[in-house]
Amino acid sequence: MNVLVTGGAGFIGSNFVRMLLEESGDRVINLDLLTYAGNLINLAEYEDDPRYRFVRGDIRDRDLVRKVLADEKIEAVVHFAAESHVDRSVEGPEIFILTNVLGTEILLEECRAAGVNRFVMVSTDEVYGSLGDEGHFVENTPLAPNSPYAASKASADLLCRSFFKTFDFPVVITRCSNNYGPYQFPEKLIPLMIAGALEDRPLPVYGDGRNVRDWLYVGDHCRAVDLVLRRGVPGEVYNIGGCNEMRNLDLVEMLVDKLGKSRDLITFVKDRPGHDLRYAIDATKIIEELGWKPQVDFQAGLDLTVEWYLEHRTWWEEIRSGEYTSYYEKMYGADGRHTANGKS
Ligand code: NAD
Ligand code: TDX
Repeated sequence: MNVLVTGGAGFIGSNFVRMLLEESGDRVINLDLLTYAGNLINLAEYEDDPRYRFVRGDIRDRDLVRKVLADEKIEAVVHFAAESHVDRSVEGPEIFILTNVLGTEILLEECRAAGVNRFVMVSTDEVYGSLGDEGHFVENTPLAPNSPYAASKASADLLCRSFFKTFDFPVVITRCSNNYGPYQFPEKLIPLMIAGALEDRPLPVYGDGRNVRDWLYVGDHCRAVDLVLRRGVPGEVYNIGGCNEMRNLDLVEMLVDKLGKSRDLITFVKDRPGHDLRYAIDATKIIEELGWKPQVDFQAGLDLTVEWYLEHRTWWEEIRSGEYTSYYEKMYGADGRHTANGKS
């Protein structure tokens, strides 16, 4: 099968492209703009693989999308490309609308016109909003996004639904919980804490650290997306979760301990505006209907991840010395949004 992966130079996308090239016979075209979050080094070992082609470009570039779909006789699309960081969406929502909403709409239109016969939309659990202390998100939980990022993903998710309902275009939607693992950009909690601890920097925990996330190893997520690509029912939504809830503070303490660093590095800082309290996914549908289940338990997954960041220090040090430095200073520097406010 000829598969177009959008955003394949990012964290989850590059793990997914690697899995396809290693474990399937598919031809893979990776369309990625290489924003701050995209890094070609992530897939450098496949540059000369005849089953792989990288195209640098924007999902909003209609002519380019049309040409790639036709030239490569694309049969299926897995759509990861997005602006993906909540904090950045608080600082500047516009690019989230342009990329996540308009980009998805253009891609949908062109894929429909080209007769693509499978379109997997990688959405997120954040479209459901926040849970209190009890309960889980199921596929028909009402959408109630709270951040500009989540609202842009919910819009894209609903546009996909509309293309199925209105045009019978074969879209399948996945909504997954927080991923972690190799190649995650060090603005997200786990790699930010690993890199920060290794550099003996203060580790910024938002608010009181009691927010809960449901952590999913990226390899398990990629296997779920692959199942949905091959066996998901058009028009359906599949939740994907790690069945693995952790409070942020407990997680950060665990990482600091694993790295043999002092817990005194942990610094409570100003909370994220609109910070969702808790995410937890009920993944019964994909488990029962498609036979998926997470294989990597959290301790093993964290060990793999810590090991990867220890072995790939140049990868994240180079990122942290580039554009990311000015973002980090803006967010966490003396007058930044998340400036330390003392331990709470
Ligand atoms: P990421 O930020 O690491 O990667 C995004 C990729 O998209 C980058 O390579 C970037 O260059 C590319 N991109 C951005 N704008 C583009 C454009 N206009 N045209 C083409 N490419 C563009 O993101 P990620 O963490 O790998 O997330 C991938 C997808 O999964 C996103 O859609 C995200 O919303 C979703 N998701 C992520 C998580 C998570 O925990 N990371 C959880 C749920 C859902
Ligand atoms: O410095 C930090 N300190 C901190 O306490 C950062 C960056 C985060 N946090 C908290 C906020 C969240 O409660 O950690 C938790 C996880 O934060 P992120 O890594 O930013 O992830 P989150 O906001 O939960 O969103 C992620 O999961 C859903 C992905 O970034 C999204 O793309 C995905 O849709």
